[in-house]
Amino acid sequence: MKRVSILGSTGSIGTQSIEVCEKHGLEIIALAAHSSVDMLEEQARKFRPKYVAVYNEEKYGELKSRLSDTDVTVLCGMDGLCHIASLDENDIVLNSVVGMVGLLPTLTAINAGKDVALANKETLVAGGALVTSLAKEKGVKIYPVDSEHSAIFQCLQGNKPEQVNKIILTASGGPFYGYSYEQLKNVTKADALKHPNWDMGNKITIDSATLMNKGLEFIEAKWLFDLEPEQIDIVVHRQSVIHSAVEYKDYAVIAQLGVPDMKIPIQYSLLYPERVECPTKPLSLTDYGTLTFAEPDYKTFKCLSAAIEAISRGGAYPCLVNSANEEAVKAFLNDEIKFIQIGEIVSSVLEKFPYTEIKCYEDVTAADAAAREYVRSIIG
Ligand code: MN3
Repeated sequence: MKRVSILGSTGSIGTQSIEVCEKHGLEIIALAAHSSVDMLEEQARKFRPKYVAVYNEEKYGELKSRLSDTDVTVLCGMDGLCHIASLDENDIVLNSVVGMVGLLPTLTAINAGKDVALANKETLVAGGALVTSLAKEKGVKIYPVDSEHSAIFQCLQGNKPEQVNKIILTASGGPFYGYSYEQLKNVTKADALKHPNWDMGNKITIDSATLMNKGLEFIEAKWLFDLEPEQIDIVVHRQSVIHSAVEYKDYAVIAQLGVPDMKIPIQYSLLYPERVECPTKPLSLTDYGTLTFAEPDYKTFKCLSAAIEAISRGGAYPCLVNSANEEAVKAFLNDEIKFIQIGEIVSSVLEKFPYTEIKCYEDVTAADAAAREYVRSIIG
């Protein structure tokens, strides 16, 4: 029986991961969440993990008193997350927290020699070089949870990495597919929060609407699979049935298909290399009838081109565009800026900041702080 700790346990990936653990009898060692005390309490009572942690330190007292009749140890803050990430009892740590906050717990888990099921894309976007080199040094495996990266990982099974020509990263195109720049100027928060295929948290739903999500996934794929940016193609595939594909030297293309349900990639990341029944629907290709493919609109969706430019330039640029995006999305969700400004802000970072290197974790946090401060200064 595998022992799992879940960071971000109250979010969409977290709750589905718990379902997978329940279904297949994986033991939950620890759970952590940002601030949802009600749900954390409920999860702690149901699964009786050894530890729970709440990232928001103001919620610590409340959670601790609510669980005072149990033997669950309550932790808080970044220290709490990192403590959980490095527990001896962990066989694998599933990291599905939202944002840059996920980087340090990932590094901590890897440092402790723990395999990571990674759903926190900002980990690899902001600290890709640090994370991948540390994982190599410690002999730790990173299993992708994101559906596209899981698809690529599945398509790579049984083949040699040096035989790969390129990967084809599919994108749903989000709710504003086909919109012109003019049309994007008038979209509302409610429009942006409606995703055609996937039911997700607010941050990633907005990232899907701006296509920043695909930009982050592009960077994530580069690090996970050790590719050059030129080896990654993005194709808009509205139905989200083909989750991504790999083209080999002989031009054979292997794709992974399935209904758009995160439980499939979550389960694969936790149970790898096993394939067992998943609590989802089977795929009926004839129900879909038609699958479509198109080029993304890089000009209109500025976040996507900014992210690709950032990883091509290297250094701190991926971290800068990611942090600028986090701040811009927060401002958009708070009705401080319009949808269209997210892309403008994210791409302006490429002009604003000179090239700097990332050599250690502190370089990441410095770039992160600088980008956030810059964004706050333009928003006012
Ligand atoms: Mn994805």
